Amino acid sequence: MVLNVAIIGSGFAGLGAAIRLHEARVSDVVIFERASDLGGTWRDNAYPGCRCDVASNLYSFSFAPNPRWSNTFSYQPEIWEYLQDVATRYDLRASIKFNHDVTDISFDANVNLWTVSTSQGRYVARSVILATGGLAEPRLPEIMGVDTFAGPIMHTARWDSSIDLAGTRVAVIGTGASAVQTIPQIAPIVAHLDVFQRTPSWVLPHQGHPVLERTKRLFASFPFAQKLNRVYGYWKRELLLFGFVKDPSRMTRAETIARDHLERQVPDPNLREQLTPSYRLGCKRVLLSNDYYPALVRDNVSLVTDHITRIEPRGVRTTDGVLHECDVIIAATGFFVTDNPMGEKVHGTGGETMAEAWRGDLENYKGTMFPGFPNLFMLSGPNTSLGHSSIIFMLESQLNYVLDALKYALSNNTRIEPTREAAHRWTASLQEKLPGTVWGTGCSSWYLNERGRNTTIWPDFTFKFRAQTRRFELRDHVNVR
Ligand code: N01
Repeated sequence: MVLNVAIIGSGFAGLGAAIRLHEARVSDVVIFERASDLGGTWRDNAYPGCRCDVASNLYSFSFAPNPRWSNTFSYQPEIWEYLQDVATRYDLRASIKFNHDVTDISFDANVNLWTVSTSQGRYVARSVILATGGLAEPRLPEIMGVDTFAGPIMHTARWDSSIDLAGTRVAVIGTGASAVQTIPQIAPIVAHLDVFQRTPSWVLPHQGHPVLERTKRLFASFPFAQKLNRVYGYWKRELLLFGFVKDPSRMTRAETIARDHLERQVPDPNLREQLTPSYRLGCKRVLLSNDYYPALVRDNVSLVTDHITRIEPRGVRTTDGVLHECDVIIAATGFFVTDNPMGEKVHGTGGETMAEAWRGDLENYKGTMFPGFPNLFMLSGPNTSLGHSSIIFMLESQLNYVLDALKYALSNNTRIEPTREAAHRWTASLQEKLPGTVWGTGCSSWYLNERGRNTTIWPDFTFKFRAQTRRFELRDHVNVR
């Protein structure tokens, strides 16, 4: 059987795509999921303390509000439960092929079809939606000797709860979003914790709090009240863009708040200095936490700022020659974002992989389509991530475009791909804008690719992206019957 749409991944993006296709009455849609359960990054990131830093009323589908969020900023188990609930509500489970690890996706230009090879067989589809996300493949630190460590090394996104950390000596490598959430959770139970910081992060106070029972009842009885709350949260975040994009010097106000937060929570001036970033707030992801700094001032926690030279069987050696002995290493070292390994598996019309085309600076159209990859759509594609608001808003915008384009391609039995000119126009306009934003103020971050180009962030108001993805524009596409 030829599928109309093969969706790869069952996280927010894959489920959202399946729902929209179902509503548009597109049949023969299958979701391929490599794991035995759905949920994507919110299934995989089960480390203690994992939480979303965007308010739940905004970090959820607009068409599937959840009046039962227990916290204004939910923790991972509740977000995962939300996705399970959405899958049940929209009857999606039967469309998901679990334990189907996609190994290759190749286009056959003779028949205008994609072949999706999986660990459990091959499938043929008219179109493909890559919903594998930017934070899917954990990046272990490239440190000499990492294979020689005698104890377990676990990445935050592959948390092994069978490893009992109580009373052990633990090393955490990295001080990004995942680290600042998990460190306060494990610090009270371990014998000793060394936190290896390469670059300090800006940390702002967290505003999250439990949702009152009466608020939940209000949201359940009057969905409009929850919608208003969402709209309010949306616009509050859009205003932040004036600092992120229009005038990064405005970030000094937030930097003052962060410095005050640090001063209130860390009495030792030396430690404060080590924790103070030297780059503009916002250049790297801004972190929210009320318990990270208090964890660092505990007697059993040390911040190590000497760089790591190697990992040895008994621990982590730093440039000052000290061996920091430990029983377990936790790598909070992020993901393959700009070099997502999925790119190696997708072959376009010329046989070239998407990764190869990217290395040659493959340009994209609306963060969603690529010349040479017909009827293939990437959700959370290039320059669709955000530093200031909810990625779900961007996803739903992309889905408007994808649905419109797919309906055209399927009903006309045609293959479509953006013209090189249209892709160039789109990509160049973003690349012109990005250097003047806060992300271009000079720091290393996972937003930048190996050539230092920001291929991750959308540098404008999200409502502009919504307007530009509202509909499929045939004139920007090559259309082959
Ligand atoms: O990863 P990161 P993350 N030696 O890449 C350090 C989302 N997320 O998993 O800054 C020593 O931010 C690296 O140091 P440096 C969110 O979008 C969201 O924490 O490169 N250190 C850095 O400190 C987030 O931004 C939520 O100098 C090494 C850290 O490891 C994204 O996921 C929660 C090293 C990596 O930080 C990724 O966050 C969690 C080495 N060899 C995640 N290699 C929320 O919603 C790397 N580092 C809150």
